[in-house]
Amino acid sequence: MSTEYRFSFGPWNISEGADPFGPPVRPTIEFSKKLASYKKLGFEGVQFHDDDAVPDVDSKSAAELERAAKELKKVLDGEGLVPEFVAPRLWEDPRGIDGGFTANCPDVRKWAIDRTKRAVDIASYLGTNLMVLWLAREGTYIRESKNAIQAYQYQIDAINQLLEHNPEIHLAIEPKPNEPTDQAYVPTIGHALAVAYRTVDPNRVGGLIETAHARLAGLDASDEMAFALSMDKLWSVHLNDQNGMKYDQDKTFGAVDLRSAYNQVRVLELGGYPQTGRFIGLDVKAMRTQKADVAERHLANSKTIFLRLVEKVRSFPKDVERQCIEARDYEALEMAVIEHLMGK
Ligand code: 3MF
Ligand code: MG
Repeated sequence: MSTEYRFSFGPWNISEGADPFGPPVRPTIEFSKKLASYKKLGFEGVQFHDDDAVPDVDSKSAAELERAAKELKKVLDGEGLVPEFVAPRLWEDPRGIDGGFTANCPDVRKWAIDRTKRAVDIASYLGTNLMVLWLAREGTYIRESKNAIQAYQYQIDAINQLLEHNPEIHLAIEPKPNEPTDQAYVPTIGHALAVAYRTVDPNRVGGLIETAHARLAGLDASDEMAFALSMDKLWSVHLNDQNGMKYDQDKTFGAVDLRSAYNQVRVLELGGYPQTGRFIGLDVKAMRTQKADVAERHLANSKTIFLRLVEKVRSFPKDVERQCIEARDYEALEMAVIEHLMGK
């Protein structure tokens, strides 16, 4: 059984670097150039938004959609790349301004489901059965604007329609507590999996955990992963780092909290994640003010830090761990972990 990890990222992880209060700092990079960077940076898997894969998803005919997705598949094959998942980017369409699946307007809810079915079709043309649902705008800025109880049922109804649309598709919900909305309806993996178990085919609904999102919810990312792993529901991860509870920073994995990063790697090792063949997604962004010439390094650096931490987890002295636990000497265990991380 493989103890090797496979790595992926999305084209959005090579970005312009603009923030809401400043100018763009890096030029836009064409999608084809980004694809060429994958192998160079040591990555095999590509994560797609539906419109990264096929521009203008809504306006294409079914035949055009199929042709465009199959052309991309050939490009991926040519580059030796594997599509990991497709995620519907509902949040950039003006119709989805108040959410898609949970919009008050029935026409918008229908649009959101139809658009997502198209994303499912793109996934199957590309040759992956995984869809990620980051429920970006499914929440509120003002609580009184929606019926939150009904919103959960709308989301379950939408997921059911997607499951029925394609018997192969698997949906991984990516929870996040806020941003862009003030409060999101599916803030944690506990919420996501509760929703999963209420759908028509719970076996085909799981989760993706992002480090920063767990931290924004005030939770420990490794425990969020453990919860999903304990139910065989951790179908991808978005590893990164986050400095406290503020905007979503998508920093280099381990750059803020190395101990937490170590514990995320530890739980992936304990859960046998590499043996599942699933990807380690690195949802990291270069610093917003970083100059363009080195603005891909955050990806390779995150992968290097991850692999160094795998070595650290595997080489931690198990006898020391056992003795400390038996003696309930947690001070000694803590010191052993810190010394191991510091390289003593
Ligand atoms: C938002 C995110 C996104 C999603 C991606 C897939 C930039 O906070 O983390 O990554 O993961 O859009 O839906
Ligand atoms: Mg993410």
